[in-house]
Amino acid sequence: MTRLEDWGWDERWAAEFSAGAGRGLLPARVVSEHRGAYSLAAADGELRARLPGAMRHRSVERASLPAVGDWIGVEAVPGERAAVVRRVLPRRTKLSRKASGEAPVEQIIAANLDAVFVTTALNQDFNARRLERFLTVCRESGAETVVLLNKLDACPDPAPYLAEAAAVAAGAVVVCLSAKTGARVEELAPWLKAGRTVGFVGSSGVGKSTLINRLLGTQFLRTRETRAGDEQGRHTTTHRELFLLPGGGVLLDTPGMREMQFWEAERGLARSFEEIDALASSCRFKDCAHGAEPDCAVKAGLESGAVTAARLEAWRALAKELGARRNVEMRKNWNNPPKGGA
Ligand SMILES: Nc1nc2c(ncn2[C@@H]2O[C@H](COP(=O)(O)OP(=O)(O)OP(=O)(O)O)[C@@H](O)[C@H]2O)c(=O)[nH]1
Ligand SMILES: [Mg+2]
Ligand SMILES: [Zn+2]
Repeated sequence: MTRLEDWGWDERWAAEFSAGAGRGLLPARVVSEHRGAYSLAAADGELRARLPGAMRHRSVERASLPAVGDWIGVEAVPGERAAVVRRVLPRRTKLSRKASGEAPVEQIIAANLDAVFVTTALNQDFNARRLERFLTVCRESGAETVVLLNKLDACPDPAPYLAEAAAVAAGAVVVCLSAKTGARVEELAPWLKAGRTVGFVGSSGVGKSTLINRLLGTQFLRTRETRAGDEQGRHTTTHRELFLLPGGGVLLDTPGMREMQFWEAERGLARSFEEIDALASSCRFKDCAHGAEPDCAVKAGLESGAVTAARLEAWRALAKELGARRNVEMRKNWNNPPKGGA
């Protein structure tokens, strides 16, 4: 029998839970979600849960609904291993992206992660620009961000990949390992601790589920051969789910993500481009885009070598994208002013 503490419950959660309204509610954590049906970890084992009608209403913001990793308060259905969701506890961290499609909708990938392993492979999957983008989004979540370079066993020379990863990691730890052979997997130990939750994100086929299987010590999760030739995965994992590590700790498996569009990313962008951020305060203009502006400290950094052209170009593209997203959001609020406002 597992305990709530195994899933990360602690005194802070308990205080938060008892401070909120709702007598007779049970605390539980969202382990997985499938089309509005939730699987939960509760004090006496697994529970199934559903949303009450009011929460399923179209006008309810998607981000306010329970996401995988959330701690929630539920009302048990007497005589069944089932419950109804009544409240979502405030999230400590929140990994979000913009849902695909035109509309500005926040999609929560996971809540309450302590760390995120941004996973890529030491082969043609590796892409410094995509890694930068993933790191930016993961840093915005508030969780610690770590870079995993997998498939070390199949890579004759990891040095160039390591150098490229280090250039975009901006202080994040980079770990080279092999899920297949288990080489250097022990280097993940600092993040795999009782009560701590770590999420794996990355493209399809990089070996997230293989690595989780290795850490769990089972072949529990389905993994699949990458297509010969292009090394692209086939989206073997189809939903997000939490798993308990036998030695303590909680792991989140996610389906491979092709897109990682920004929701909010201001903090993440500053952290992921810390060398640019550090110089930006010395630019003449506070909102300097480090383009055509005069007295730009970042462009001066290009001369001195403090900033590389590739990094500045990447920063400009991401900052522009973030700005465009914010404009869409502003227009939406302009057309539909929040209710109850003046
Ligand atoms: N050589 C080698 N192959 C690996 C390693 N890790 C995973 N693989 C292989 O890569 C393929 C994809 O692995 P998965 O674990 O399914 O990848 P995933 O990231 O979970 O993919 P999605 O679920 O689609 O997101 C499988 O054929 C694995 O056997 C590794 O360390 N070395
Ligand atoms: Mg998988
Ligand atoms: Zn500037």
